[in-house]
Amino acid sequence: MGYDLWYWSGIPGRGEFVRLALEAAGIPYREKTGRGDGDAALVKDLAKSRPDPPFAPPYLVVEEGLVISQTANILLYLGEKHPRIAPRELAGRHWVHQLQLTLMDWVAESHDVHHPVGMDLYYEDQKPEACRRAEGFRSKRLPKFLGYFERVLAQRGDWLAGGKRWSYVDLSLFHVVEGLRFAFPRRMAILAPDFRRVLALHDSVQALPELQDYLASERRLAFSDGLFRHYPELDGED
Ligand SMILES: N[C@@H](CCC(=O)N[C@@H](CS)C(=O)NCC(=O)O)C(=O)O
Repeated sequence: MGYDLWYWSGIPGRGEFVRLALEAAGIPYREKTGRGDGDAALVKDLAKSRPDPPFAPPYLVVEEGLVISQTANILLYLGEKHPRIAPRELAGRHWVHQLQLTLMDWVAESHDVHHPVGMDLYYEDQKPEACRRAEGFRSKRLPKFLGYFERVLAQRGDWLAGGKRWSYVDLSLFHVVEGLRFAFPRRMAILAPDFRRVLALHDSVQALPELQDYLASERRLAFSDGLFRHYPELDGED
């Protein structure tokens, strides 16, 4: 029956990094929330007593007694099990894992722009701090992360692992670019000419034949109030 994927319903969130890999590789999985049992079921499942409890979603139930959490760790596991989505040799596997961890750092920073003070507070209660945080994110951190991936692609070619085929981390970079374009459309448009390789990778992933069904389907959720959020006051040209 394949894997059970647990994540919050209604938002792509970190679950999307896992979903994209499963979908592009044609790996069977069951979505346990949103289109399935709902968030209440997730809360209940998280509270379940098990030897390897996840701290937070996303997590993948592989079988009874084998639950994998932490997005980059899930992808590392999938890459081991499904050879088409990650390099085969040890150095290559750790290279894409390292890039995935860097992407997850970037994602966490993107989230903290709209929640710089506390995850348990509303955005409206931390708006001045968010505006301040957004300035530094737009002017320094966005170009720094984009520049890093641009440099990697300049050395490796079309895909982050090198070679002629995508790996799961290319799918994740695609999704980060999508999220950032949603959250910071003005800034991303200004930066675009300096990051042509990253944007070319984004377009290549978007055009992958193995992703077309998924990208056009209702399974692909729109951005809203998840990790990547669009608040016009947090965006800007510089
Ligand atoms: N480092 C973890 C972060 C997991 C995480 O923060 N999950 C969010 C949803 S995207 C969550 O539900 N967090 C609950 C919490 O931190 O209390 C990963 O990459 O999977």
